[in-house]
Amino acid sequence: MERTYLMIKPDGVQRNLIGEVVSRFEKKGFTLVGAKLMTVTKEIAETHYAEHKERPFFGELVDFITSGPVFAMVWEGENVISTARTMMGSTNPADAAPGTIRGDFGVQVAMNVIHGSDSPESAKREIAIFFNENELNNYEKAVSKWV
Ligand code: RTP
Ligand code: MG
Repeated sequence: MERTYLMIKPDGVQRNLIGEVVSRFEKKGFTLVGAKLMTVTKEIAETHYAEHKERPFFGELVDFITSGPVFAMVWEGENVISTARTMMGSTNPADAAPGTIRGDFGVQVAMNVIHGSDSPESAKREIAIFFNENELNNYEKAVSKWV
C-alpha cells in the first residue's frame, strides 16, 4: 500500500489547523501510520529541501520550516501521494482552488500550510528523514475494504 509524507508547516500549527488538516485526510479514507509534533533542525531542513538548494528562496524556506514546531505525518492508502497533492492544492495559495487546503487556508507561497511528497521516490526519502521504522504503525482498519 502506498505511503506519503505530509507535514503541517509552522504556520499551520500556529494557526491551529492540525485538527482540520488531519480530519480531511481521515474523512477521505486514508490511514494515519505515524505522527508527531517536532521542531525541525537546520540539518534536517536542508536535507529535506535539498532539491531547492540553488533556488533564491532556499534560505527563507529553511528559516521558516525551522521557526516553530511542525506536525509530521505518514499517511497510507491507494494513490495517497497524488491524491494528497490534489487535496493540498497549488503551491501558491493564490492559485489554489477553493476546497483545497491551501486554497481554503493559505495566502502566501512561503506560508502555504502543508508539505506533501511529490512522487514515490520523494515519499520514501522523506519518510526516512523524519521517522524511524518503529514510529510507523502497520495495521489494517476493519473498514479498509470499503475505501
Ligand atoms: P511542498 O514541497 O512544500 O509540498 O510544496 P510544493 O511541492 O508544492 O512546492 P515546491 O516547488 O517543492 O516548493 C517548496 C516550498 O518552497 C516554498 N516556495 N517559496 N518564495 C517563493 O517563490 C517560493 N516558491 C516556493 C513553498 O512554501 C513551497 O511549498
Ligand atoms: Mg515539493
